[in-house]
Amino acid sequence: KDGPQRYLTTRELVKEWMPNRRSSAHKGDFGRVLVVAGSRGMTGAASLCGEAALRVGAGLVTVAVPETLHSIMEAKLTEVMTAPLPDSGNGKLVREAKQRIISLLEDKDVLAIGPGLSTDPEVVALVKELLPAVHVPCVLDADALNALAGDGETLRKVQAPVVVTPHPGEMARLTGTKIREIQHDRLVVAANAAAAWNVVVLLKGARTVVAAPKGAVFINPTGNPGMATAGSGDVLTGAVAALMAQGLEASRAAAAGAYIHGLAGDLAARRKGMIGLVAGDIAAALPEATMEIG
Ligand code: NPW
Ligand code: AMP
Ligand code: MG
Repeated sequence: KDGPQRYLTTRELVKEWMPNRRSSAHKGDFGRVLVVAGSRGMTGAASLCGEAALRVGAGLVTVAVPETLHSIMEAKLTEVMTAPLPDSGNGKLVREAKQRIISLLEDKDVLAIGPGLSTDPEVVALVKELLPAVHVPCVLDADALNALAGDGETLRKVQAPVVVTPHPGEMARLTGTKIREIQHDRLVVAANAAAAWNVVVLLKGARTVVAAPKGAVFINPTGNPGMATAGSGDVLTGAVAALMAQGLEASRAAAAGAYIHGLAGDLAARRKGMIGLVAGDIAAALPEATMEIG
């Protein structure tokens, strides 16, 4: 009856977990991330996620989007690479995208999937059919989680470490409960879900909690309500994926990702204020956050 083991994520812990860059390092040493994200009207979620992954140190990042949107993404992104995926002509993925994603993953270290994908039934089918075939560590967010509403069990089918990054609304959908019940006991809800699904659960919101499947829970002290703004979570997804690509174990990648993302939000809020803060400001402040950690 002791409940989960609780830790506060600290700057010292994050510093200890961060990878070193030896002088002879090359980009392949820092991992290759595949981001599957975006749909018509939500290309920003895909670009924010990909750019954040580079800003937290991933060596190479490819953002795969519905093919109708591919040339738009090429125009938006510079350092981030892009790849087209089969869509239905309306800028939403179809289930046939599965094979293409599997082949893109052949030379990747991490998959981040979900931001801005939409809740189209084809996207739901794609996510459910894809996950059991994935063999690389992954970060599941937003519409990848919505696809699993009431069906967290499907998470157990992924044959590699998984981090899920729900906000309270997504967590309520995943577990088939109410937001009020999630918020009432965030730590225990996250810990129980992590154990039940054998994944790392990063439950977002003020005082983000990260629960590992074996019982440890990290509480995040960084961040501010200025971060309650469109696209903020899409930046976090890229940050966590980048840390996994650099070899951090899943629960450390999640706790460090939340810490760095919150710190970037705090640094950005100092300059822009909490009212005018937008998600791109958080992404732009990620390098200063990692510098401050040292
Ligand atoms: P309420 O009702 O507002 O109080 P959705 P989304 C609740 C993409 N985006 N504490 C909230 O509560 C995303 O990636 C694209 C408590 C409501 O019920 C997704 O694919 C952007 N409650 C898609 O849009 C920028 C909380 O959750 C529900 C809570 C939809 O994602 C925007 C809302 O969540 C966006 O990132 C909290 N802390 N947080 C782009 N530029 O391309 C949330 N809730 O319905 O899942 O909508 O999060 O906007
Ligand atoms: P999303 O709803 O997916 O865009 O994610 C929102 C992001 O902003 C998450 O990382 C949240 O933890 C963070 N966030 C939102 N509101 C707050 C808040 N009041 N205090 C700290 N962080 C917040
Ligand atoms: Mg989100």
